[in-house]
Amino acid sequence: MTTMTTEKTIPADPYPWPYNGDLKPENTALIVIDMQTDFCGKGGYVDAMGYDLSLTQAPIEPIKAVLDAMRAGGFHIIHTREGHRPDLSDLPANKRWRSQQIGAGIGDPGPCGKILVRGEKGWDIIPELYPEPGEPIIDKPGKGSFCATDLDMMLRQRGIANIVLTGITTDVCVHTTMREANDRGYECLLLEDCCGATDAGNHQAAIKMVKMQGGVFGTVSTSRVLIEGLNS
Ligand code: C5J
Repeated sequence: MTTMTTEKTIPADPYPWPYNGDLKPENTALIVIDMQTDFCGKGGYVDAMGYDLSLTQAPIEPIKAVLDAMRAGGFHIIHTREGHRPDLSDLPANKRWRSQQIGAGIGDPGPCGKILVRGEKGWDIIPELYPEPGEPIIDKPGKGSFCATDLDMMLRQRGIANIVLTGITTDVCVHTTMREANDRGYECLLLEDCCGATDAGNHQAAIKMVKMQGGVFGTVSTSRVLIEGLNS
């Protein structure tokens, strides 16, 4: 008896994703990283640091389109939030000190509550991209989504091999998460229009870094290409 295997890939640069053509809803997750008011909303952490919010707001609509398509296709959806315990016991002193130097002290009060503190208004995910019931949220104290969290356990329990990365910021939390995932053997796709950084040059540089050495951390595509590929 012969068994039929169907291969499916998404056009991407520098190679079609996933590398082995094994793309299915059961083994693939969309991760939406840190789409919190603190990173893209008025009165949040990034706003307090004086950055141009349009850069971190740019991925909202493309992410919404990918969320709709991947929810409809039955893919796994996981969200993350960066933030600290209200007593700040998981906030390294150097991280707090550096944020104070730039006028946005983590744990200090701001227009959206205490900056990057769990339970505060600014810390939560923006309403446009709010998780649906049943979609796990990973609360993380650091930049990477694997550090001091149960994300790896959640992915392995679900049999996930492929990860689509979206969110903010491209050069910090998205890149750190992609590097951590890649080192753990996950097959990663970054959607460049679904990410944003506080500095446009850093966004571009972060995309370029993924593509070097034949895709050193994975491969890069866009929301349109992914959605067309999933629907074909
Ligand atoms: C930062 C993040 N940039 N979500 N966090 O501090 O990228």
